[in-house]
Amino acid sequence: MTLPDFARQTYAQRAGNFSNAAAKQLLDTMERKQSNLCVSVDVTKSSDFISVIEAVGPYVALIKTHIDVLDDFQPSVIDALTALGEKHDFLIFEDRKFADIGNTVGLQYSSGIYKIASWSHITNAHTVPGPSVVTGLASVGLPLGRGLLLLAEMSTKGSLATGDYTKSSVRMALDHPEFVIGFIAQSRMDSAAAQLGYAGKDLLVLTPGVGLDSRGDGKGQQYRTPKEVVEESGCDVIIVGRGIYGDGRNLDVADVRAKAERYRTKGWLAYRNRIAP
Ligand code: 5BU
Repeated sequence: MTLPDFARQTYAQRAGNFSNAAAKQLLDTMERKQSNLCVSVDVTKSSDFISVIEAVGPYVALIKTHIDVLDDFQPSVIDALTALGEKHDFLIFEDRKFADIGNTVGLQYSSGIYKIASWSHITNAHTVPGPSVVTGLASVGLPLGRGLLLLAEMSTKGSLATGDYTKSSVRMALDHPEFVIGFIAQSRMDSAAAQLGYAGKDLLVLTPGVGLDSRGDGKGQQYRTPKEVVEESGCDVIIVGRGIYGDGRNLDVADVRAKAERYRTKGWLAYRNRIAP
């Protein structure tokens, strides 16, 4: 497969392609830490959540959360998460998948128990409501220097986010370049952007559904390797969850650390091979 020019640039070079603060910070962090790994920490106990993040912190550029799956959430978890982000030099991405009218998503982003906008550098949204989901979130997130990813594709079997839906999602991103920094997708979106007349606009691709030892979870999830995702499909960030901490029961912190190191090495090698084939 022929990859577009942005896929040949270094992460450091690409930081200059963005005006959004979160996108620049993420790319600079990736370059500095030599890591394109994002660990998705989907565990239900706050103590496990913090233990996993402590273990993987040195190897990641980004930590992805589903903060609403914590059984024992307290605001102090956010303080601990933020402190670990500063200690280990990573950004935070709450995988909230907003999907409502602009007014409601603005409230969901700023308020409630979680106050996501106050601590999460990056969040994401489904494009099914149309552009108002982006403008509603931007009214809260842009003044704080936050960035948004749009779900252009999903990793699940039978996903409806394909074809014209994906292309319309790309158009929505291109129409909001200050706030939308890229996509959750399985491949680069540059050719769709070029077809829409925006050949020169760089957008990030963060990709879930990454695993080295399994092709699926029996619940619809589909896994590809870092090589397939980064080197062959041109995606920028690998998002790995259970491939690193298993089913989350009986956590073995040393093993979690070793797995994070393994994914980081594979992800970075795939990137090096991509930029200098
Ligand atoms: P896993 O344990 O590596 O399968 O976890 C993947 C994570 O990425 C999980 O938090 C999902 O909610 C998230 N995800 C995904 O798997 N596929 C998608 O298309 C999107 C998000 Br969008």
